[in-house]
Amino acid sequence: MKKNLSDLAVFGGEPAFTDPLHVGRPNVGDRQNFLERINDILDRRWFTNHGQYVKEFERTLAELLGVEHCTAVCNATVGLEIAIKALGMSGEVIIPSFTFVATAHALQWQEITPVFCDVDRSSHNIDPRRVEELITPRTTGILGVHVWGRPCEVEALGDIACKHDLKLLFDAAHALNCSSNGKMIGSFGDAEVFSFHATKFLNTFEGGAIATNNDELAAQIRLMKNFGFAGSDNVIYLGTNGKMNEVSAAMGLTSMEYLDDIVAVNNRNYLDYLRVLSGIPGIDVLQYNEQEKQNYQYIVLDVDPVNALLNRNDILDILHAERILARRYFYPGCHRSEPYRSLIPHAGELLPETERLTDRVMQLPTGTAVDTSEIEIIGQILNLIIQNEAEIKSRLDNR
Ligand code: T4K
Repeated sequence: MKKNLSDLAVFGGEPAFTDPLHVGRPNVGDRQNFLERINDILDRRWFTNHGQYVKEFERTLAELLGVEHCTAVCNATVGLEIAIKALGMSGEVIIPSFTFVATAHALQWQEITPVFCDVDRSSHNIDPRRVEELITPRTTGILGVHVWGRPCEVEALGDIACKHDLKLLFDAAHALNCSSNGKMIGSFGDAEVFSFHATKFLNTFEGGAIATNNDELAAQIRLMKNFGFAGSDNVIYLGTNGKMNEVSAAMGLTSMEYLDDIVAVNNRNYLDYLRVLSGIPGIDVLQYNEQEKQNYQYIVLDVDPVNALLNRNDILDILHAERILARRYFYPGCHRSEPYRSLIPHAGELLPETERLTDRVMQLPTGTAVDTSEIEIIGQILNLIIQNEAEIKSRLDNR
């Protein structure tokens, strides 16, 4: 328990935690079940190329999402690249800048220009009211991101896409097991792409999946992720290697058996954070809509200290000294990262909400590696910081 400012590690006290608390610590399902699957893979000597576990993982995913087709891929970035190509996007595609840089890179990698659209202040998602003004004769699509697993305004974006004859793709990297108006994310737009990276609440070490209800598109995606092979010795398409391997699929299936437990732990942590942080002025926990299905995998704070003496970055530094490794996704925003910063140096002028968020938002550790007692300590430290803003500021300035 830290009572005084001198107890804070940044002022010479002992760090609150011996082992760092990370954002994105992987969740591990039942180890025995996983190892049994690994032994089976080794016994059968079938390691990749659409093996039995990948097929089973794809079926399980499609069932969870309620979609016709789910294609497992080696990671979401390649999944996005494949979906973008399969949809025939070219020229310009409208995306938020408030996203992981992979969303923009997946376009730029194939020489498609990402056109950055501002986000909505409360949802953190692409603002449909700002999309239409960015459409030009070169625009071929919209790529929305369900940031923190909270759905984009899918209907409004669908209407705009329909009106202007644009493709609509969703980066659903954060959004497995989340719904929008009761319908699972996975079936919106032309396709949606999930990530199962180690840091995601359900992981396959590295991995992803493309979900769609379009038979033709799904067939094309399957060909593209396997070099364009339509059968032995028969390449009918330009393709790449986007396949998921069997070990990843085994991890995915094992995690899937454990999915409800992970969500329950994330939900418990979220409620604990709401409890310990409520009433701390200037710290708001981003809320999830309890009417929808959620995975609660991110604890997102909006930090705006009352006296504005300390900012988000100061608080992050104090937490890091305590070995609470909070993050500041998606600082500094795609438009302030290369190559976009050089290509479009004035992009920020049209992105005031994005720049506001990238300066204020931070994520706290959660998942199965974090428990209530640790969250209590994090809450107590944040409270101590905010209650003593002026004193901390003066001590930091005089160091
Ligand atoms: N679209 C969106 C909206 C995304 O957020 C992402 C990925 C993608 C697309 C692309 O998906 P993938 O191609 O990756 O499938 C991390 C992840 O690497 C990245 O997957 C994720 N989004 C992004 C939000 O976070 P970094 O740069 O923060 O990773 P890193 O290595 O700093 O790790 C984050 C934290 O997790 C650290 O505190 C350490 C901890 N960690 C990490 C790994 C890898 C562990 O405890 N164990 C581990 O094995 O990007």
